[in-house]
Amino acid sequence: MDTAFAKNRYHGAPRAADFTIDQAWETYSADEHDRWDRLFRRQREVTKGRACAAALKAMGTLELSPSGIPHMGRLSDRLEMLTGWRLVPVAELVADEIFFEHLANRRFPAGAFIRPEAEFDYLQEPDIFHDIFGHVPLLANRVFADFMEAYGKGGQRAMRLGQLHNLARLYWYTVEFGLIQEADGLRIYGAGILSSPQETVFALDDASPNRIGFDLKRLMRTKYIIDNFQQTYFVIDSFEALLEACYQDFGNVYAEVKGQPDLDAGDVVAGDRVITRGNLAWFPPEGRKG
Ligand code: HBI
Ligand code: FE
Repeated sequence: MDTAFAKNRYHGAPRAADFTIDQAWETYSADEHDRWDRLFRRQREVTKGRACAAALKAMGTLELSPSGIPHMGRLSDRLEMLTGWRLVPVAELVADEIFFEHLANRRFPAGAFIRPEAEFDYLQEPDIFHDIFGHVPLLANRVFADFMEAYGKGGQRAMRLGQLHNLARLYWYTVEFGLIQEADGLRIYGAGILSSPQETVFALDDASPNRIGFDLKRLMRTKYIIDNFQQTYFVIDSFEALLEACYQDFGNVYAEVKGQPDLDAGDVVAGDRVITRGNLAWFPPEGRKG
């Protein structure tokens, strides 16, 4: 399995039962700190006018900057003051039940490794830049922070109900790839977009993807592809609206979704609140199924 995890230097580090490790902040090399700075400067530029207001505000409040890889404990002390969330260092993707257990307790598992130079522009696994630049600012927003805890608790329940795939879609189309309607236009809150220079532009400007108003049941039926931009972005009106939509018994939601066929990633169906209908030009026909 030739991925960044197989190579990353935290792989195999001593870990606790909850899969957390020691970030060993003093072991980062000058090159790794410099790589963080270059990633940060580029993404700070690209996200101007594109990141949602909450993310831009939190960048300042949390003092995120191109001054080397953050110390997760010190960053967590600032974050915890705002919303009670902390970052916990991990070596790699952790099993869903471990992930949900952390989220349910306001702990965000963040990769301790930084991507190798060869994967500067894109990597599949979440490294420290994706997790901190992408996810941490939104964890400083009180409403979104509540949503993330609720998501963790929902995940634990979904596992018991065998409905994980539906809940994973909710995470994917909001936490990772969500857009929000603001007064000045569409803005980005999804971490997978915020941490990607190419997708930060594509998600808002390109004519290829659909942009559809958030609808929980519709979204839970929609497949996704992990190694390309999104064919459809779902747009929330506010974090309050997202939290409100998820404050319901998901048991009923799963029951309703269960009886309906899945949708392909690029589908547009009757009832969709279509904000922009994409031409899917970016996506090769054979790669559109999801
Ligand atoms: N583990 N470290 C880490 N980071 C993630 O984002 C993550 C994970 N495990 C599972 C997971 N995400 C997804 O399956 C979520 O949909 C639950
Ligand atoms: Fe992520």
